[in-house]
Amino acid sequence: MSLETLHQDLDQAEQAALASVEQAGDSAAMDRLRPEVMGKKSPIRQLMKMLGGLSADERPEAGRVINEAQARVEAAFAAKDAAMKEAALNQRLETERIDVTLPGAFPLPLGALHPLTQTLNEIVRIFTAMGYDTATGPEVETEHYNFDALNFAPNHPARDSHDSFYLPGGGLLRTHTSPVQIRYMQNHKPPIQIIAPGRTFRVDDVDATHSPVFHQVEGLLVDENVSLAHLNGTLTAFARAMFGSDLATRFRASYFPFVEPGAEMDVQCWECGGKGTGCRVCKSSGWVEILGAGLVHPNVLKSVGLDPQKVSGFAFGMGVERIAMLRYGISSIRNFYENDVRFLRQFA
Ligand code: FA5
Repeated sequence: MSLETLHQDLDQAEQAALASVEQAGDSAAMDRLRPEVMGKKSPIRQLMKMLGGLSADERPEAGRVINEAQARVEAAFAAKDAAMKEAALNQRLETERIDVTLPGAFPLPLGALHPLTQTLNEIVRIFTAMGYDTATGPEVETEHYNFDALNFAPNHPARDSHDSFYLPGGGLLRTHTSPVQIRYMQNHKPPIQIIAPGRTFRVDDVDATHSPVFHQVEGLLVDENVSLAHLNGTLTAFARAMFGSDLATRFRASYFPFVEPGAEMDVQCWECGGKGTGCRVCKSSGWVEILGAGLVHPNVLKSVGLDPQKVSGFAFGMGVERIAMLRYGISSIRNFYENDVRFLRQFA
């Protein structure tokens, strides 16, 4: 074999390969061609075997021209491949063109705030208009903030694990929003006027008006000469703004360790209109309790370093679920947590 013959064979092989690339009409043909022109056994690479028949002087030159020819074929193949892919893409874009000016196929359903959120927002709005700031506190509390600082006796039944969810390590899920009173008073001086909305937890069996997870809004006002009349006026104003002036409300004396005196506010039962007979919402009493309240106990004021001779205050804690039930005439608290869109849609 001479260098000249090699040149001829190489030229032929290159022309043949370039022609096949040129002729390949679609991507399937390119795929078939790929091993033939690009692979280790391509006719051009096969020519390397002939190097043995050349003299040592001729070999480097021969190797170089073979590699160059192979590179030209590979470049031609790659260029054609890229051009075909681009053409295919352009064709797809053309046929799959989207007319963005067409009207949508169907209206997207709009979400809405949950009725509990709507009720909470309304409560916050009413108190904000009366000059209250909003404060928050943790849902995982210590016994100190949930009970001790609020003047609960060491053996108070609320501390029992039958009533409160305790966590490994000693914390508990707060049973009311009242701990926020303490946390706030530790960091702020009177005059204080806050509400504290949030989630609360109790080991309560589910019935028409009880759920183990529910929401409260705490209220706290501390200043000079705060009296029961201020509390009464504030809660009556709230009830009027929330429910209108037709709804009957009443205060009953009640006991909470962190207030003195203590009271509960009831509203006329929305389910039976106050008649009571056989009603499961008010348990036949004609009234449903919506909040606890009272004047802040002197021991609580002292526990946060305030002088009960100089300042006094009132506090209240209302159940958001009960208020939402009343507002919308809902007869079971379960409705709020079942996420049934047929129920929720009514509040959109
Ligand atoms: C308290 O939680 C007191 N911290 C309220 C308070 C605050 C009194 C400040 C004095 C001063 P009570 O346990 O009554 O009180 O709960 C308050 C309200 O939370 C109830 O009136 C009721 O509306 C709601 N509530 C209580 N338990 C549940 C429950 N399991 N499910 C739904 N709502 C509940």
